[in-house]
Amino acid sequence: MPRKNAPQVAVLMGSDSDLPVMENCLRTLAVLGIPHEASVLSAHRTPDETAACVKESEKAGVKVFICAAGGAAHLAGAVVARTLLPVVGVPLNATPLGGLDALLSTVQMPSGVPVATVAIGEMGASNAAFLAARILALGDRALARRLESHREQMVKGVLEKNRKVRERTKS
Ligand code: RP5
Repeated sequence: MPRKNAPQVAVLMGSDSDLPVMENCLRTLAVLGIPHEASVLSAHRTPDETAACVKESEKAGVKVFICAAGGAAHLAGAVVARTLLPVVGVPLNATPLGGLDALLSTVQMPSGVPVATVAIGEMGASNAAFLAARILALGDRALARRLESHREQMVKGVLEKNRKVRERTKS
């Protein structure tokens, strides 16, 4: 039985060198009020511990996994192979190939084992949190309202920028 305030999202990253970018994900989850936990685990360096984490997270009540990795990015695939919960993959720029290698190895999953792959780097890290939030909001009306209010703020922000730019460029 999941405890109160149990994590709803498990964020896994392949290395602590991924943390500065993944802070964007953790911050977004925190802003949206989504209980989460973050772990450094690698598909290649700690395969057994990664598999154990998936099972423990499921038992703890986690509903969505977010997996971030750079070089030879197989973490999301290794996780989705062991769970039926939704898995979001964040490709990171950690090699001389600029993250394109991580994008391709995260997104090109074989049929039957889907990874919802977001953009490379910071934008993807925060969008992974927003995507997890939308999934959780299907069964959480309070979270759906927080997402709605975030969207309203975003609209206001863009319209304010529009107003300023139009003002500044008026001839
Ligand atoms: C990947 O290799 C990690 O996710 C990281 O992006 C990259 C480099 O890891 P470190 O050598 O910095 O630990 O597995």
